[in-house]
Amino acid sequence: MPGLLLDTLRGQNVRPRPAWLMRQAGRYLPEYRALRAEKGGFLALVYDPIAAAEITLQPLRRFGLDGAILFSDILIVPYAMGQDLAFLAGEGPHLSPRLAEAALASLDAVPERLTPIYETVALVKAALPPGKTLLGFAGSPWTVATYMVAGEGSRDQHVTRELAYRDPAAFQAIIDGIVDVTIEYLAGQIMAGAEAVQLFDSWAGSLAPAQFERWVIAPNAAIVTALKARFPEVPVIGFPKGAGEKLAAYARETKVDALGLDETIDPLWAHQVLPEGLPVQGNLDPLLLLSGGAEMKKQTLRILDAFAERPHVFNLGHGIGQTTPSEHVGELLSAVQGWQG
Ligand code: 1CP
Repeated sequence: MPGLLLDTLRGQNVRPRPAWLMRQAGRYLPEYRALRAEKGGFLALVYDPIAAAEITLQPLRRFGLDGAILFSDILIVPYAMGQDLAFLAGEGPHLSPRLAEAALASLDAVPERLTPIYETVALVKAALPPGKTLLGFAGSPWTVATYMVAGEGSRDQHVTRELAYRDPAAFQAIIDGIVDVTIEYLAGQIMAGAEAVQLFDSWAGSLAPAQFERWVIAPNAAIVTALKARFPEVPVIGFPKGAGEKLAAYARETKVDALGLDETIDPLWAHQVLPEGLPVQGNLDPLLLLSGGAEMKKQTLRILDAFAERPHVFNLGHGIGQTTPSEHVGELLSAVQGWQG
């Protein structure tokens, strides 16, 4: 039974609108915090398929969401490529050795680090209620590379952007390596039961146009082409956060099945410039979900109205903040489900 979300990603303009929320599992939910405390940390949760499957399903038990997104992280790919990975309290992720100094060839790949993730996917798939869709995901090569090169998150990705200018051949090798592992990783998720996949490009917005073509569009196009050859029925959602006016070229050239929009994009503009019939996903400001109330509902309806004439998956423009009151999520989803446009 495909369901509203999968039908929309395949190009149908359905009512009511399907919805899921980026980072819908996580620290704003008390049941997540409880399980995380019990398992002792984020990576321990990810590598415990029973716990990770439970966390994937937690938000669906509470709210009328149409999709479950695999509970994992984009940095599992660098971990499988042989970097050490640690999530330090209050500091975010750390990868070592960082590729700003170490050569990619010095890493010893550990592909077994992907296997438990497939087990999580299979467990979620077996427990998923009918009509709900299981989404797999990976980071896009550019965004993953920014963490592999700098060894941590950074505000403007300058270490990686500089390496890409100074030594494009070395940086191309890093991107190509990530592309290959990502294709295998997403294929593994699909074979284990993922029904659609999303490519998260959180830092796509920091690149100059020619660099965006080379490091965002080209690698995402390669991933989409490879997945389509093997799994033509499985939709791929591209989410190039911050891409702005480059969105139309991204959609055309990568051939993603659906396009995720961040909250800086005006829905009326997006509807005008994007290819007719292309499904879109988004794009309520996560801060409106945090603040809630009448303004949240008003902006939600504005987004729904703007996309009435094309397939639309309702979502946020980025992940749910960890201090978001969970009641606001219920109110948001009632507004989406009540819209008949
Ligand atoms: O402390 C905790 O409990 C861990 C917080 C956390 C969570 C809940 C991290 C660490 N990752 C995740 C899960 C996660 N990450 C998911 C699960 C599914 C869901 O959406 O519910 C997904 C899809 C991601 C993707 C991810 N991880 C992205 C892309 C999307 C985005 O938010 O921009 C990025 C950039 C990461 C890296 C990462 N992992 C965790 C943190 C705190 C970060 C960001 C670090 C930074 O700011 O640079």
